[in-house]
Amino acid sequence: MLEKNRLRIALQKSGRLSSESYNLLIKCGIKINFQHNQLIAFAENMPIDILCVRDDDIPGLIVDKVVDLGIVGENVLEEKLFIKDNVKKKKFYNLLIRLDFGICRLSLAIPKNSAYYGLDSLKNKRIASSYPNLVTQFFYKKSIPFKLCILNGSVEVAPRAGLADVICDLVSTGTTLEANDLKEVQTVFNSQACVICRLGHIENSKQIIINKLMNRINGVIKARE
Ligand code: PRT
Ligand code: ZN
Repeated sequence: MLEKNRLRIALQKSGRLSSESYNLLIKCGIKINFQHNQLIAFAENMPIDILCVRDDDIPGLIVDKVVDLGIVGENVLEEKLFIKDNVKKKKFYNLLIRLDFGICRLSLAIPKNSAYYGLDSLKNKRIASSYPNLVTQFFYKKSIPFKLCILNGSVEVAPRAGLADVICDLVSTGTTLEANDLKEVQTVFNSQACVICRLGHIENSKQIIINKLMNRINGVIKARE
């Protein structure tokens, strides 16, 4: 059972950010006994509870103030908390620190044999992506019309399957693009994992733990540099 006076941190349950997120907390001296498939884990030596969830759920848990801190990729934050036609960006969270993992870029890629002479060559093309908001914002700012094909997986096969002309997907090493005969033509968004904190009043006792944790995270990152 979750207690109100314990700091709640949301981490990705199982995925690319999971082990580095858990290891970071462990390196910060938090003793946690993680069990496979467990939603909540309790720290033994600090008043901290860990919620293990899908990364897509972390922005919402922070906005709804269900958890105090979260570790998530900036790509997910920007996509999930995007408000259409937002002139002044509404603040949904405080970004406490960018971490040294989960580094990737959301990029546009086209079949290797397609001609590319700048973004104008993508005009009116169909773009497959799991990031419709970030893609739309990017092309809207450039005043380039395009068509969407929203896919939440296997985006890289969309051109070969005839579903789209272009993809907009996360890239880290470039191996997936290479394996699918695609070439990266433009970065849309640079991302890395970060620690975010919910807005609103935070009790003094919790704030002290947050400050302690941030100092330790800073120390862990500096030691790795
Ligand atoms: O189940 P859940 O919803 O929690 O996880 P998920 O499947 O949505 O996300 P997951 O675990 O794949 O990724 C979590 C986060 O890791 C992303 O939101 C990014 O912030 C970060 N990240 C860093 C990446 C990559 N690098 C990455 N390379 N996420 C995905 N990829 C994929 C990409 O989509 C493509 O399929 O890896 C492939 C490309 O990699 P390269 O190395 O071949 O270029
Ligand atoms: Zn996800």
